[in-house]
Amino acid sequence: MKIGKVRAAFLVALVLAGTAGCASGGGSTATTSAPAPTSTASMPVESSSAVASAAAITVKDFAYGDPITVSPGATVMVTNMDTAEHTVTADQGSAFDVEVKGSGGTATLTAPSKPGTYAFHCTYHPNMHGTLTVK
Ligand SMILES: [Cu+2]
Repeated sequence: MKIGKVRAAFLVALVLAGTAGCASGGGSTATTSAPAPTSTASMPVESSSAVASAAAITVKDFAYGDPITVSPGATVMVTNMDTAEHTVTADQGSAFDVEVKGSGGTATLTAPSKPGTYAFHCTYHPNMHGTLTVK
């Protein structure tokens, strides 16, 4: 029959096409995607001077709390829980002097690099006294 012949031819064509497709698709396609260069993320570099252990002064009820001892050059976090503003000011010289806003305000002071005992006070409230020991 005429129709049968056409069908057969069509099927053969399909098979041939399929084979051709397989042959061409099996080739080894070398993926030459180079790996992305690992970016050397520059880390924030701390100052090379000895990063001393963290210390903190919490000002509350117009008092500095217990005397604290820190390493030379240490960063001291000062937190002010009073509503009034305070300062942490070295009695002698200008070893340190920071202002700390009230109601949870914070400031950081850098401890002197020279070991010793540093008395400090509040500029606004001269009756406030504290002691910072560096060793
Ligand atoms: Cu004060």
